[in-house]
Amino acid sequence: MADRETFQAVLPSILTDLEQDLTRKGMPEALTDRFLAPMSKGGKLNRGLIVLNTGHVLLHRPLTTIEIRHLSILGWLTEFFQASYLIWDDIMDASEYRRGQPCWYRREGVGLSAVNDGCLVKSSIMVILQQYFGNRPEYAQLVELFHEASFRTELGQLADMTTSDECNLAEMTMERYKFISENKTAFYSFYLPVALALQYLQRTTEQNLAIVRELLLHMGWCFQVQDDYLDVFGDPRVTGKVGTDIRDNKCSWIALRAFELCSSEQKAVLRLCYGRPDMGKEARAKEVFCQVDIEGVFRNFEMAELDNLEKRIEEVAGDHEPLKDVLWSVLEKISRRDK
Ligand code: GPP
Ligand code: MG
Ligand code: MG
Ligand code: MG
Repeated sequence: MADRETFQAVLPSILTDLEQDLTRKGMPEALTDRFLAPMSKGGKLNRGLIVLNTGHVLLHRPLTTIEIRHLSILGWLTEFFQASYLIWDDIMDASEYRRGQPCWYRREGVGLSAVNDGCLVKSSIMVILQQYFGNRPEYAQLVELFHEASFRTELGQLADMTTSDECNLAEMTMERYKFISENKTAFYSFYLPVALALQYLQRTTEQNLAIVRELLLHMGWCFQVQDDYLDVFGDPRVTGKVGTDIRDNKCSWIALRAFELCSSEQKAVLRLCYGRPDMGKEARAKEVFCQVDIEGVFRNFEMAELDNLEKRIEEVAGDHEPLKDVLWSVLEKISRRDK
């Protein structure tokens, strides 16, 4: 069976376990479906698959059935982590669509209860982790990784929100951008899934972790640059979401680069139109991005960064064959993505 199918086949049993736990706690049956609904909403499953794939690539033997199951569970916990933060992020960004459907907080009968739904999805991670890994030697490290990822993601979100609230485009810097993207995205999307697999398979050394952390944070930063590009130029039928970065005054890579390339007249248009709620101004800001050929600038950047990452993987992990293979397979996932 392909990794994706193996991985997907594990979700129903996790949900059943959660359901049984709720029954034991006396949860009225009518509430159970409501509890489970935000946990089964699909998506690319990239992060979850990275955990299982890292296991396959790392060991020089086939994984045992129990290893496959455990790595898949850790993958699903990574997906739950992402699902909870996306529920909150969509409220904070005033987004309308996610994964081709109205965002969770905009669904009928949900509204602000979405805040609590996000908390429940997030708390379920620890319930499941305890159930399957509570007696294992690496349990404390797994818990610590989720805590660290939470803190980093929330720090990144703080920087993201505060920068858009307090700065205009001329005041935003690439240094700030790096801090935002490494924390709000890279840590949980790239470092967390690989580090979970390394911990579970007891393949961590300080050096291993330092190598993967450096490269995966870099990959996550590139991934966020792609996300920023897709926010403005992606096809909503493919990405499943409608961009809000221009209206939200986000410290986005394409906005920062476009502003650097603008003439003073174009800068004046962006000052007037970037970060305003109306769609006409959003369209005018996008027009300026096109005038400075930001699409071409982005494509060149993407190509150069992917090259650069390939070289860095050889330099840093060249003597650590299994780690190198893990990094290569993660890199493949972000190469020229369109969603
Ligand atoms: C996504 O950035 C950021 C997160 C998922 C972290 C959210 C953190 C919280 C503490 C709520 P984004 O807004 O660019 O993503 P998207 O484009 O998918 O909305
Ligand atoms: Mg968002
Ligand atoms: Mg956001
Ligand atoms: Mg985005």
